[in-house]
Amino acid sequence: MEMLDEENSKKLEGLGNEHVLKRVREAIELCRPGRVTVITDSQEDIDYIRQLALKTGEEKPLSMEGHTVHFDGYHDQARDKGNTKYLLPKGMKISRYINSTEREAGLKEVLGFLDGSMEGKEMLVRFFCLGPLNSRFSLAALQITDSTYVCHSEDILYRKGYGHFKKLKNPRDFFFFLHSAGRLENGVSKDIDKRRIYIDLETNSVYSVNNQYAGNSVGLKKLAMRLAIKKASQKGWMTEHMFIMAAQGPQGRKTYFTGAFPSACGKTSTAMIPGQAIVADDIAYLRPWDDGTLHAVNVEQGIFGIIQDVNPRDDPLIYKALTTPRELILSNVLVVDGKPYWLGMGQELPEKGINYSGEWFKGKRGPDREEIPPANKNARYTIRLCELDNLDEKAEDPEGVPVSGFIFGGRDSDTSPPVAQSLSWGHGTLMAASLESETTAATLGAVGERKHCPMANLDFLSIPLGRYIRDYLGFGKKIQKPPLIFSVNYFLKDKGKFTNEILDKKVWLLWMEGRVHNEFGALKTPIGFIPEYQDLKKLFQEIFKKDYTREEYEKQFTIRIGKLLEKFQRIEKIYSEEEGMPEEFKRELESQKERLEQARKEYEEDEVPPSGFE
Ligand code: SPV
Ligand code: MN
Repeated sequence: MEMLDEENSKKLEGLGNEHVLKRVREAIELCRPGRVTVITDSQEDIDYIRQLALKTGEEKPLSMEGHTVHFDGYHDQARDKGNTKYLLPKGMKISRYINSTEREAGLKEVLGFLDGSMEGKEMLVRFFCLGPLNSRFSLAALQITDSTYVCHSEDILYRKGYGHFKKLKNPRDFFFFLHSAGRLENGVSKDIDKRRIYIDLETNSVYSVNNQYAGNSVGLKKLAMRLAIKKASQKGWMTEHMFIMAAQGPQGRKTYFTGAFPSACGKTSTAMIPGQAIVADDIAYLRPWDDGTLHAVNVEQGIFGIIQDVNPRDDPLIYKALTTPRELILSNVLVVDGKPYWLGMGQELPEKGINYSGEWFKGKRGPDREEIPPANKNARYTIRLCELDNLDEKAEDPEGVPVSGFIFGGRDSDTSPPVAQSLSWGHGTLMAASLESETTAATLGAVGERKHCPMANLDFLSIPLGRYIRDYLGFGKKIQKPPLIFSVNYFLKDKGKFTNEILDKKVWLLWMEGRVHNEFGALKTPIGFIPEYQDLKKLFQEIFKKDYTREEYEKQFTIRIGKLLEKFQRIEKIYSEEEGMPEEFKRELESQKERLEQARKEYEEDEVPPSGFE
């Protein structure tokens, strides 16, 4: 192993873990890098990565101190669902939604693409801890990559774990990620047709090659999440695509919520609502706790967030963080004279500059003949949470925070009201399992198509949907004080226009906070409890000094029975074709449809205003 010099060998051997050594050695033999660097938790090693990302050109400095920009290739701007697959024994399938390929052949294919992939490049070996350090939640993760951008991003997004690896109780118990950007051309992955992200559940390993977009390359994000979903299901806890936040009630009261939204549907901006505190913005581990509640921790310590529409009016906290000096990476934005620009930033964009297509000018068309926007719709920022003024004091607490409410939201223009509370845990599970959303630029493919997104987690499931839902139902019984379950919809339209302002989500949040403490009444409708007019009127007045009219309320909270029945017919069809669905779930779905049909009979209308339920 001559690429591994004495200093780096020592760092590896210092862990006293033969399984780690074996995996690193195998990776070196396979990828044949020019040199290998092992990164510990020392400041010196971390600084080295930061410098290396600039030296290799994967990141370029921007004018603002600490800010850099990275570009992914033209065809590598989002998660590649088609080429992300589980490696399974012959003849086995997880679920019809879950992409998989035969293990032996898949391994051969991906290892073939990794063979020699690091020739002339530097292999970086890094250790992380998923979840807070020294916690029941902590999971160890080993990342090997030849991308300095991946390595630097992970330094911002995850907790350093070299020290954690030294203390592993079971030396085999770590997730393993091997990534190579493959051959580069102008700094970006060239062989996009050979992009593969293959997940081996048998060995808790993921192999990713010929890509750079973080959703495909950064092992610790959605790839680790897939491994953790299976682990959680086996061990009786949960891995969810959820933010965690503290809503601020009256007299300094703090109420913790988690929220699951499909990508690009308002998840980060909910977690960042002004006046509240953030714990996590994307991924949570949750465990039934000894005090009878459910506790949650942030798997990460940073945000890989969508930058589009971050502007001083709609996202003041993030906007401020992104426009002041600190360590951060912007990706796939437009750059002119060292200044970044993005869509919806609240100012005119220049007509030329550098973007993910290289030299860009207004009207430029891509290889696909599509007009190239100044910045990608899925352009992102990577930042540490501790840089934010609104980070909750318990963000690093090894015990996590007790969760009082789950919030599920999607991009739904015509069916669900802005906020509703489920009738029970079982009904809430149905609510979450029936989430539908219009597709966005966060994944490759068409946008604006209505898709079924149970728990906003379908893209990442590594267990059958039926088992996942069975687990969910089980938590409602296992936890003494289960969280209340709510749904929100920020995207409801009336005659083509949004019925709400972007910041109205603060009202819905504080209504949910009040509901947790039995402070607001509610109207019982077939799809759950909805707010009463006078409570919202008061909240809009207090929060925005806004006169919320009854007309607005009626428009937003009319129960669209016809649309809802159509929705639940779609949902019923989907689940009738899914194997292993629990009986309890089928009953919830049946009762939901019956309540809607009953209401249609009673009111003889397709739409019933909230006053109908008083
Ligand atoms: C998402 O798409 O849900 C993200 C970004 O949070 S990615 O890293 O692509 O998963
Ligand atoms: Mn996400």
